[in-house]
Amino acid sequence: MLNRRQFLTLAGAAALSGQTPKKPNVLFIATDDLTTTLGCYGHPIVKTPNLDKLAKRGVLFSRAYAQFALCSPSRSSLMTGLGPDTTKIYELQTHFRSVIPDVVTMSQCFQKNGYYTARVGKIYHYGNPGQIGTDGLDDAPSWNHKVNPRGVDKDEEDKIVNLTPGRAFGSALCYYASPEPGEKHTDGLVASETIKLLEQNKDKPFFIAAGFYKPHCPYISPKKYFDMYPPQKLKTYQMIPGEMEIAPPWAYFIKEANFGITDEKAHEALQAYYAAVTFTDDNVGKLVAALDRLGLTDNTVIVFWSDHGYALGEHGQWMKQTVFEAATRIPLIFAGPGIKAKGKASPRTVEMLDFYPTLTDLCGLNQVPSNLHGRSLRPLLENPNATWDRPAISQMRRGAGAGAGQKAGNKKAAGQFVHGHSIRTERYRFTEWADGKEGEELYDYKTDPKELKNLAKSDAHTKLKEELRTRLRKITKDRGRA
Ligand SMILES: [Ca+2]
Repeated sequence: MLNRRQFLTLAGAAALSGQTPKKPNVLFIATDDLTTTLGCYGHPIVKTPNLDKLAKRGVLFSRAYAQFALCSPSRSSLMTGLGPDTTKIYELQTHFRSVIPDVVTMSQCFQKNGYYTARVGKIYHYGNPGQIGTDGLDDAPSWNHKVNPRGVDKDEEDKIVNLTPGRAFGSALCYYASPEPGEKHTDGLVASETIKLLEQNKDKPFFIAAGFYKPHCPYISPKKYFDMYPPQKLKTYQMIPGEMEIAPPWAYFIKEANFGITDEKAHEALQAYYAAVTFTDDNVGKLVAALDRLGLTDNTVIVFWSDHGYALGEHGQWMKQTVFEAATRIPLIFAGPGIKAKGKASPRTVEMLDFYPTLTDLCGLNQVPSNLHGRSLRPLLENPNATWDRPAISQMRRGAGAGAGQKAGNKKAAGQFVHGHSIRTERYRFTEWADGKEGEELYDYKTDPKELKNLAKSDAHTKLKEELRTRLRKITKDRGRA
């Protein structure tokens, strides 16, 4: 935010030119199921030149976490600014308005402050790929305008190679190297439709959200991206013996390691996922280039995020629906006005709940709800190493109907659920299932970055565990945990 003197100077200059100072815009860029396999996060193979450039213009968060590693619970939480135990959204069917009808979402708060708000593609939950081209589980009051692109990939689904037959395309390791150019794919259209909105609305304060569908499965991207990643050159995750017995059974979403596929097929899945990541990077690059071309860069806050992380074989898991590091950690970059520390990374633990208070703070909005569960990241955008006492919280719910692909070993009787709550500090993660009755986990990332030693039963760590549990329960109780 500008200080008073800066504001008056700007206001004075604007008064002389006959204009009122314009509030910063927001370009809100969402991806679906993207983990931190990006150049700017140090990945040795995946090419993401556009995101690397964006990171140089802003602050990259190296320990940013999703509240819940599944689309709708995560997106409902970040858009309302309220934790999953308050929205009560733990699955993909229920709309948060049925629980909290009058909640003011983040983009609604921008509307109340005179902004034009629009989305292109997937911001709220949207069955991917099933609901592409529809409204999905949208929230109409959040937008002045919406666009639901549908690309050529929707017509190519009969050509998809499914490495995990029996699983539907929305939750399968499956791919297609398309001969069609990127511009014709749904995500190419998300980029071009968003650019149209930027061109049409560049003179008003705007909150424009571009919601990409990739790299979520089915991994359909133009063939040229597949050609960048010959499978034999890729490294798949290699498990240690007993790796799926380290944590309580509830910790694992997939019961059969790697869905039972061969290492060769895992290489193919990696190639297709990496191709989708680079395709996404290209599409993000188009948006940033358009902002520059339209002269909007200096007055537009860009937020780049994914709705949760993604496992690529760690602990035998693929995709999401765990509270392990791979599924909860997200890529997150803020760039634009008010973000002083350009090209720096912040090691502090931050959450998706922080987006709402951060953006309303950076844009100087009024009427911001007082009950938001996150905190403005402004101090870290000014000094990425600033003192920060906030851990990140993630959670999961398992049981009957807990989500697509739930395996028999994780099932409870109808209506019975096991909740997992997890706290992540810069060094440790503590997780408890059913308040500890169904097991606990404690990892020290300083000595064990791959979560291969569960210290929950270690006598030497009893005091630390108690401290983390107390902290976790205090925070989650404040956020509606029963
Ligand atoms: Ca997702």
